[in-house]
Amino acid sequence: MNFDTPITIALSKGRIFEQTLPLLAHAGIVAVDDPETSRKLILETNHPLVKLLIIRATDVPTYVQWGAADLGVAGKDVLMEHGGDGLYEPLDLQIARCRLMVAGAKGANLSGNQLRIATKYVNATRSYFAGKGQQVEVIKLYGSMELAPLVGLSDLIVDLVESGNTLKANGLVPLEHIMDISSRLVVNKASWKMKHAAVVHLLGALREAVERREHSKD
Ligand code: PRT
Ligand code: MG
Repeated sequence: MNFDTPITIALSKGRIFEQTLPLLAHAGIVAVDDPETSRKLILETNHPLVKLLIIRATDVPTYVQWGAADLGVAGKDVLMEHGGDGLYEPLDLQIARCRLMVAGAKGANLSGNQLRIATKYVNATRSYFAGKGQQVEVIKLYGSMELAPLVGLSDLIVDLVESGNTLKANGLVPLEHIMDISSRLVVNKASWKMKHAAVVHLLGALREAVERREHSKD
């Protein structure tokens, strides 16, 4: 990888790190440490100028917005809640895919204006129900949304669904599909200008990696 500007990339541990790694490898960037075993929050790579920051998924847009990282990888769910200020979102990496869904008890009522919806995704939930012309009460939670309808905190939840096993284990079913979710490459707006050559170079390599992977699936 041929550039001479330091580049910092913000990633979260777990599925995003694991699924971004092969894409970065295509760009010639290989992490020296494994975040699952190392306690380091700044990981060196084989490229002396490229560092990886390991942070919470919901903090990635914040680090990139403020320029503490030049680039980052974040789920569309996280980006919608953050709002996307100070960021460009030039590439859908098509990783960490899932669906944002309305869920609840089987046969739960989905219409009406007094429904209470528990979710971590307050903005996405408000705009989805507003788009249907429905006024709902949104209750902000930070996790374990499945519990809310079981104990009468809410009528419905809005959460990410992958296999559906978490809903099923709690006696809930997916009721409405709001949108497909995948992770995006985000770029700090100042880095886009000031480190243009390096950013465009990396973006190109990542785009190629995504395209190759999609073709190899056919
Ligand atoms: O876990 P932590 O609290 O640290 O943070 P996080 O949950 O924000 O991070 P992480 O790494 O779990 O998720 C990062 C991103 O991965 C999210 O922002 C999504 O864009 C994406 N993603 C893809 C998912 C899932 N699939 C997913 N299944 N994020 C979360 N889940 C959870 C979901 O919330 C639910 O609790 O898994 C459960 C549902 O899975 P199934 O397979 O049982 O349906
Ligand atoms: Mg999680």
